[in-house]
Amino acid sequence: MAAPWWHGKVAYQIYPKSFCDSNGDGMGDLPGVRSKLDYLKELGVDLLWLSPVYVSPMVDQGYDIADYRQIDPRFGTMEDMEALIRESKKRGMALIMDLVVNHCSDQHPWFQAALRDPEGRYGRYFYFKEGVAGGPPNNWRSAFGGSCWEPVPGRNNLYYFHTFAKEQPDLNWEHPELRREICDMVNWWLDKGISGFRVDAIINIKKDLSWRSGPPDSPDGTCSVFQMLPKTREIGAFLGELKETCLTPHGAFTVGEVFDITRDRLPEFGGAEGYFSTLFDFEHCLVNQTGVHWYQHQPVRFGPWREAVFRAQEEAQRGGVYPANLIENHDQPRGASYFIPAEDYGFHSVTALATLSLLLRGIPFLYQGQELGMCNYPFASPEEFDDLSTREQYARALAGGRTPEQALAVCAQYSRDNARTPMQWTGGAAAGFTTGTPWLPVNPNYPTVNAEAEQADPNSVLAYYKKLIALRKDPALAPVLAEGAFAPAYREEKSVFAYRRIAPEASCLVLCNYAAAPCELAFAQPVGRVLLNNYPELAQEPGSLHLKPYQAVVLEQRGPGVRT
Ligand code: TEU
Repeated sequence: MAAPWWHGKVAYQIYPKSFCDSNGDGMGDLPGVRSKLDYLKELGVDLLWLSPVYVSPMVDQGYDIADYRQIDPRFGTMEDMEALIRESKKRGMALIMDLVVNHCSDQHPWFQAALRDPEGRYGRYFYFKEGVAGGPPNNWRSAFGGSCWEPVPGRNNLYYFHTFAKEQPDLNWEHPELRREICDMVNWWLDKGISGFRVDAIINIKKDLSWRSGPPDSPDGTCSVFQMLPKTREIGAFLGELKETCLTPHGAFTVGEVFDITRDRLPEFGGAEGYFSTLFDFEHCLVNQTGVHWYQHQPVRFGPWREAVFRAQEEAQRGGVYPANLIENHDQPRGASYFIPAEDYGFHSVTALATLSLLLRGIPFLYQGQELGMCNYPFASPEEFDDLSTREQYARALAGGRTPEQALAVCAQYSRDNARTPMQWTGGAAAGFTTGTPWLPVNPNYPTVNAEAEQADPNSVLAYYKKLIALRKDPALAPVLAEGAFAPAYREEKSVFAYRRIAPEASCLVLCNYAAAPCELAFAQPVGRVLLNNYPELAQEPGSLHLKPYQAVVLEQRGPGVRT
């Protein structure tokens, strides 16, 4: 069977509010995105994921939707959206939108009608429940802190349910009429010519309808709302319906944001017959999570991180899933800060990280600015945080006994705002992102880390990304780099991140010395063709390779079954 069209592609996430501002209001917009399509084409990306641009009060930056069929005026008009679809297509790029249907905004007309009459038609689109013993119906804690239950104004002892912020009431997928509305809306967008969706928080659409309290995991007696997920296996009926009535008839490409499924369910969600074309692999983004709150987390350690990547790759391969790989997105700190110790940040470490991430088995998803080496913002005060979850985590850290300085340090490390500072286009005012005042401050490293300077420098991170992407997409290497099997290599080495991509006729060894110290590596075979190297040379002697700090190389070996 021929491989799906998207296996040989490279995807790129655009966070519109922070990408490019065309009208000087300090916020990015659709005409801004359109003006950068040639930049993206030149970079080599084929598939664009646009974070939400629908009408929204922006409590959660557009992930709280008040009208699924209109563009928020901050981002432009429907004509701007149609032009973007057209112009992307013209350049051979597919465009996917964000499908946020676990919840909507509390300003959505459905919810406003439901609040007026919780027992009426629109009341059934949401979850309303009576409180218990003068409090909420259970002890579930929402993803952004506080109870999952919010009292209904003007009603005694009646609550509505929200997995995320209280301004994001959950939609009731048990109700057929709601599901029909969602399907109609999905078809409406696909008919407009978009190529598919990134599907937000989709694992959360099925609830544990017993609504029973769970064992507390926090000193305040609450338990994470996500503890119910293992009890919600019947989600397949909803997702199967969505697939059959909308996605398959349109040949849509979908990438699911699916946290917390057990590995045995990978094929069901992302296999050849799965609900989605592919699934994001987040395993390695979670390796720092040693507690339930940010202040309990630990910095990433190399060994567990590498193991998490290897394990996820092997499990996806076994399950017939072609995963979507990333090092960062709009919910994560910058990969260059998360996976690289601050003192090691630089061209070699950033390009080593890029190499080992983009050549994994699966479709790479870059996040805007990653290709420039953008890193975390140096937050100096809690007032600088905009993100609601960061502000909540700051409060939790204080409540957990951390000093204000410690709480700030923790939040600066993990804040989602790190990824949301404006894209750095030039060394000019506001990094060329806007002619006005940017809605979030620009990272002070913009005079050197910016697209214009890097385009002019053949040794920049951006120049390296272009080479790497071209290699990943080289049709001659597709049997190896797109379709080849994955196998870990040099697992016993303490600071080497290496793996092989193996096809019947050839294989590639992706080899990174992921450390600030050089390393000598036993290497019995001829080195083969060096396809990529983030240093000018590769030092070798008979039987060994000498790798420089954060040196990354890609070696091609021809002939069946090549191994070291
Ligand atoms: O994220 C869903 C989600 O589960 C994340 O908040 C996750 O818990 C976190 O990233 C772990 O690090 C999606 C969107 O990506 C996010 O921006 C929204 O805030 C959220 O849904 C609610 O819509």
